[in-house]
Amino acid sequence: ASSFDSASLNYTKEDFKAKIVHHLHSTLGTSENKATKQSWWKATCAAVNELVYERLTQTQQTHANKDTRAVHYLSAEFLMGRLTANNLHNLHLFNVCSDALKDLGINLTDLCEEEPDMALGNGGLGRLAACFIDSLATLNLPALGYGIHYENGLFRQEIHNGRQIERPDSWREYGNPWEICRPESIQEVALGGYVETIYSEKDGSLKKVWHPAQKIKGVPWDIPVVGYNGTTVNILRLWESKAPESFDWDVFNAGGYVDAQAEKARAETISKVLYPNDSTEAGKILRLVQQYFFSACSLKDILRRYKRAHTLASGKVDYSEFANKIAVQLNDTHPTIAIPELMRIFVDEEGLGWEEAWNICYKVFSYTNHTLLPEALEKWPVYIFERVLPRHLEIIYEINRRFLEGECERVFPGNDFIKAKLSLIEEGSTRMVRMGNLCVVGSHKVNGVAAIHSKLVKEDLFPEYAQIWNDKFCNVTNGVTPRRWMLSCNPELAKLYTETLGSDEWVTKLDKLKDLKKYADNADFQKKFMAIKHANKVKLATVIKAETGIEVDPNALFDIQIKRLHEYKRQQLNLLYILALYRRVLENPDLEMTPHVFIFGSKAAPGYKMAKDIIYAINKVGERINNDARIKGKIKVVFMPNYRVSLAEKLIPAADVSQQISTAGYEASGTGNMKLAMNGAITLGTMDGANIEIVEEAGEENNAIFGLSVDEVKSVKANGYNPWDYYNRDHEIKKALDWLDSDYFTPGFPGELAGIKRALLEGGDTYLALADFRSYSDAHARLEKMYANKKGWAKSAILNSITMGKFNSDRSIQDYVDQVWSLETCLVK
Ligand code: 26W
Repeated sequence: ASSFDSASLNYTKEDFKAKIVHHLHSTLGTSENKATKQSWWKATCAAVNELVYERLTQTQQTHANKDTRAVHYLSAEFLMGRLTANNLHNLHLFNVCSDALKDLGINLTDLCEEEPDMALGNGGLGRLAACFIDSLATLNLPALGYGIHYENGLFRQEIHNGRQIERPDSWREYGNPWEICRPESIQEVALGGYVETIYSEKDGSLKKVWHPAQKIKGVPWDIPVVGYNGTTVNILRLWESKAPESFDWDVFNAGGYVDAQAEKARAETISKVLYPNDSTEAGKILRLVQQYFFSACSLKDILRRYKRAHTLASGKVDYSEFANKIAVQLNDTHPTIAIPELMRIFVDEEGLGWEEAWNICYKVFSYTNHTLLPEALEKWPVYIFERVLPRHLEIIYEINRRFLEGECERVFPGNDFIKAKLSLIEEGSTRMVRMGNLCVVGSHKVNGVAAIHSKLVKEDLFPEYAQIWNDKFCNVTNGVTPRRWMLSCNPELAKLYTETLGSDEWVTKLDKLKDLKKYADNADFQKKFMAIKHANKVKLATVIKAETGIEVDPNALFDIQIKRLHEYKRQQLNLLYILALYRRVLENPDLEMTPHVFIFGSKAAPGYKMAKDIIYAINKVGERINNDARIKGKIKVVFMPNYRVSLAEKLIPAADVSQQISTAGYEASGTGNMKLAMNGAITLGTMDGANIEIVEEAGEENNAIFGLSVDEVKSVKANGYNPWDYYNRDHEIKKALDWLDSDYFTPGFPGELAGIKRALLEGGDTYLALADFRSYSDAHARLEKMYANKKGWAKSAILNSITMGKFNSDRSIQDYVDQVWSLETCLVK
């Protein structure tokens, strides 16, 4: 505890004030009477950074001196959100900083609002990476995050007349105090060109030489990752693409100034923008180039560090320790190209034999799968590979040949059908490289992200691979960091837990909250718990009013669905229920019901027409309902624009109900489900992804579970699902869908919402929304009954919150350490 005594750190209130004022003057070049909020925010960050950098240096030196084994988390996305409050909490400086600023007439919570979100990710996968690096640092594990320094993160969403408009997100336009440029660690990577085969007269061998057409410079930007309670500060290293210094002077000298500028712009395009798709592979060349760019820069960085410690007196590098020192985790298939890249470096540049190289290579890599959706499984046309990465294509062919003739032939002798299925190359009119297959062959471990998902990865996605390598497949259930998702976003609840337990140990050992079970029935504790929930709802009501103009009653039930928009996540099912409920109230104005606020937050991929149509429908239906005096405010529908991490932090603590209603078998895990449950929301959900494990912990009786199971979904589909049967037999479904055909919600424009009805009927309702509707409606009815019993509700909400220990991302990371990485903790100082 002593190292966290803010006084012993020279971070008493007075010290902090002095530091902030100092940085206001000397770093920001302004003064107390002129400073804007933004300057105050940056000065505060600079004051915090004094400590962060000290620990960063300590950590790096300790890791280097001990030559520790480290994990390298390669991810195309890190959805970090804001860092100020999080870093202050992790350093135990939040309160002292808040007090210092108060003396200076500034409110810390206000200041935190100055920080733009670092939205370098789409959704679940990117946010998981952010939670994982927090946990890695907290557990004092040597780790580096590697990704792309996108100039523009995920688009900012505006809603114009109910429709989504995408605007650029320039998160660092006015500077970001948490990133440090490291020009001393610049890397260069190559692209395109051709491969020359050189025949050696001496030993008859063939040597391959890649003559690339282009070089790109990777400039690293480091974001310190501050662990909670510990002294470890790890690094998230993000690569920015630049044209190399040396580039194209010839063109320049020949007077090709403008051409040279264009060339430079092309190089800088690579890290310009994050692709906003989170489930359909667009097949764009630039995306493959992005993937190669950051994977290759990261491997070069890893090798540079390895060589520093393992170069022999002779000048030769000893690679025998490589797999003992280096673990590389592939966050989905996006960084797969790192596998052939490492083989290329070993074989072409470092002179290792193929087998020697391969023996190191597969031990280094492990792969996490995050989705089973066929349209999300990455495949790249061979012709694109030939153009962009010709040498890598050859290496992939060689990995494939050895696999098919080796392990595959051994287990499936002469079985050409299975060989065609397992091949890294898909044959057809356009031959494709299958990145998932390459990951499985090139990794020593493959994991899914929740128990049910891992089972499906093994049994449905890669069954034949599992016959070859049964032990390769494992499960690591996802988790979220309780630092951001409880301590920081719900400080009053955190305080209640700490005071009641007499300790804040739960912030790292989340299982400790189970000791509060005896209070779940305690009237006084329930009162306090529900008062906090109510206060959070009052706050959110203010935000809703400010953002949308809609007035909501904090006494109503707050029912929240926040996640990317996708048909498998079934926001349209939520909407259908709202339509049915609205009709019930219109038909029976005296209907006894708890006022119900349906809140959505969601971005649609810009090219995903149906997803955008669903956003439009939610907004139009909401407009009509919210302004219909006949229903006396019993239903409100709110679509919160620009859903992002910082908005999630305001929504989650205020939720009564958490909607997790994906078609069973489609949501790999979900992580929002965990955050909402931790903060005392009751899950209205299907038996899918981590929902299954959440209710296993919290008790099915404390949640509202409905719908077809994974097996039932399979059999309904196998038996020929016909959505028309449900439409014809269920009056409420028919009425709701027909309503979408009219102009009731879009006066003067009939049929604007009809596309949703069409997808659910003519389109075949791929995600079985109609099949689950009745069961969903019944679950809503059960929730209503639960909510009417205040004590019962409080008890269930508390039990959900305090039984989520398993979903601490520290536990997930410990599982990776035990099953995949075999890392050791390294205490700093
Ligand atoms: C190629 C386009 C693309 C881009 C991103 C396809 C797929 C992705 C991601 C894998 C999508 C994603 O974020 N998946 C989510 O990962 C979370 C973390 O494991 C899970 O909790 C979610 O269930 C899963 O949808």
